[in-house]
Amino acid sequence: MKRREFLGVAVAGAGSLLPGCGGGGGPSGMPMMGGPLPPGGAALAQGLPLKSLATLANATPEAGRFSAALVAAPADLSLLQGRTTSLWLYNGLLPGPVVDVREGDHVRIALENRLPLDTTVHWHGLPVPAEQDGSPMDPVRPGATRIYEFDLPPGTAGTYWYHPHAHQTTAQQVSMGLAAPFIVRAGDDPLAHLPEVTMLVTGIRLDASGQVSPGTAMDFTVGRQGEQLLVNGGRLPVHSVRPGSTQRWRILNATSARYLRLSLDGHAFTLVGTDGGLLGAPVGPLSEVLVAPAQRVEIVVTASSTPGARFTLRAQRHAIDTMGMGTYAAEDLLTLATTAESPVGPLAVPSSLRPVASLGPAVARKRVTLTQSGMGMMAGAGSFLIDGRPFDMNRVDYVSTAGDVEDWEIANQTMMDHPIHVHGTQFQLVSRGSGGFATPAPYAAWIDTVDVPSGTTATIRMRQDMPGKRMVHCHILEHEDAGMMAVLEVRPR
Ligand SMILES: [Cu+2]
Repeated sequence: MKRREFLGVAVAGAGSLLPGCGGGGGPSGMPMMGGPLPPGGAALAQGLPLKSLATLANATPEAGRFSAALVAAPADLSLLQGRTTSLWLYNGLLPGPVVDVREGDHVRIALENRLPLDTTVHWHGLPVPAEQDGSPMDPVRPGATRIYEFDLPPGTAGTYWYHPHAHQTTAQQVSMGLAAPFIVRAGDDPLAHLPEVTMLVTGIRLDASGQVSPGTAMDFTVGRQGEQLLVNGGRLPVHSVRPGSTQRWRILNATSARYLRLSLDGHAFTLVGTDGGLLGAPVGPLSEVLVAPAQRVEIVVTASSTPGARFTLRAQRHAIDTMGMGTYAAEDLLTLATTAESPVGPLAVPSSLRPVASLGPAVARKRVTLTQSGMGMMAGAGSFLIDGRPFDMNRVDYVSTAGDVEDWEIANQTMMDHPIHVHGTQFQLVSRGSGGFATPAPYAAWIDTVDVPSGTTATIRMRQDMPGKRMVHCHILEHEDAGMMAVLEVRPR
């Protein structure tokens, strides 16, 4: 473990898991991407109140069922003064509507594709059957309507999201605005007493005419660069709370490639959940948490008891490659503002949350090697591969048996970090290693995307319960589109 922390978490104070925490940058003097303004210099309006996300309405009154319609379609929004920006949106909303459902629900969502190209909806992180997973093997053609239908088993409560996963156009479709949260609630949520806020972080890059700029060769090398970060569709929104109040924040990283190393000025916070829901016990206090592309965290924040104060939620400077080409400058995300009211007392977080079950011993082992072709970082689009091969949906790269517990060693031999996502199940980090040393994960957590820093190996333990073909891929969307993806076939026992 050299320069990254377990599960993206640095513990404040004694016993830090992150040696060298607070640096995290590339070589000094290298130009940094991710500046605050698009090439045209046009800034988005900022400092408006944090938007509450619209919820996708349930069309059925039947208990235990959720039925709704999504339309993916072009839409024009006024993001810059005096100009409209053409986007692709779910139900006309930036970001799309929140699917807010309960464990045990049967979900039925009809997607109508009014886009000019194939799309799908991938229910990121949810254990849905392979044929409902919205993989690139199952495109929804322009003009077509596709019904996705699945059950949400007990134990799935957590913060997920949905987004397109069409062959070679996922990055484009997400950059145009297609992404939204999917929240599954438990009947016995130990944090139900906390007010909660969902914060979906996306990125947008507009050209001089106010349009979303297409991906560049640089984007396809190190991931989309130079986006302005939005929270719930707004630039630097202000989230106002009564002084001293305690809240549960669900934070989702729906950017193409932007690692979010989050800190909140003047505050420590408590990590209570990861991709697949609550931890066994709270972790903290933390001064920062790393949320890789596609990952989610749930944190509990107790705001300062000072009335009328302002604090910045910031994505700290973060380098994702060894040559400084994918280095993200520190960027402010949101302002936490305390009101002029008198302070309230904090709310307690229980010392145990939800057991994270052990998967038991692995009966099989796989090794996945992240490779690159070409010369260094100059190799360009498609240079990052899995096991040296570009994605081919007609090829099976790995075979597993449903119900088997497996350890997967994911070894990153490339010059940059990759967040690796496996469809179909949640898994657990076992250990991280580099240079022959492995360090066990400090606590159990359900995740569906594991960050694998350059030169390191992450070992994950996983059980796939449903047969079918599943995607294994980098969630830097440009890498995924350019071929850094493999097919896992899960065979019935
Ligand atoms: Cu990648």
